[in-house]
Amino acid sequence: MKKDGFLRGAIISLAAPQSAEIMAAAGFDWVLIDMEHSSLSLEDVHGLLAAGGEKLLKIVRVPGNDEVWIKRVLDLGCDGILVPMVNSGQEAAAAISAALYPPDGKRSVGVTRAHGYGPGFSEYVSTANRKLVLMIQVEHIEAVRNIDEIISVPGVSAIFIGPYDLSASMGLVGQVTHPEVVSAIEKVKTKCREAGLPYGIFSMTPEGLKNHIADGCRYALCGVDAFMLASEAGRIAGSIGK
Ligand code: 3PY
Ligand code: MG
Repeated sequence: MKKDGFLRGAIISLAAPQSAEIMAAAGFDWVLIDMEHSSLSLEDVHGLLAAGGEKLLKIVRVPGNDEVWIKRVLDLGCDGILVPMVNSGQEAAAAISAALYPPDGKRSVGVTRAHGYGPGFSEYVSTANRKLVLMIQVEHIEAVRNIDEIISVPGVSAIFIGPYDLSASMGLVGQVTHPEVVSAIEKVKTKCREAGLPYGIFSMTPEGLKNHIADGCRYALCGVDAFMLASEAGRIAGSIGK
């Protein structure tokens, strides 16, 4: 991720390239195309990656920490990946290894959209290890306990905090402002700041991001496309004729 500045993002879960276009036009800097919590197929992700213009950074959240998913998603030509539920240094190292070409990792070599279907092959394989954004998601209390080993894995570009799964792992599902959840989040933030590693966080509202932005969060996700549509649709339908 950028070493300076702040990146505003949103989650895309709808299988419509228009969603990426709308997010770009709305002023978001990046989108998380979410294969973990949606019905998006690789074909849908392809369509989303081709939309929204080059300035919109497109990161794909793979369904899990799995080398097959990681290589197939990277071969589609995204700017990077977010690997969910990484709870140890060993798991982080496996994710990074799956995403990097040898000798740094063990990503398999194909000729795909990422390589311009062939003509861009040499350029892509010689720069991918350096250019790809490899984000690790810290969203379980086990990961918070193991944060030192996770952030010291070479190749991790940034940490992304998932408050909802974190709260669930602490027996406090959905209570993202509970003091124990907040304190776990603060621990991760402090460790990332000490290590000079960029970190980001998710919130359903801009208000929920204020403190994090004030104390050094580099990038955030605010909201989900389907939720934006659902809440605005509900508000409009409910106010007609009132
Ligand atoms: C979480 O809060 O668990 C998330 O994964 C947000 O993206
Ligand atoms: Mg999560």
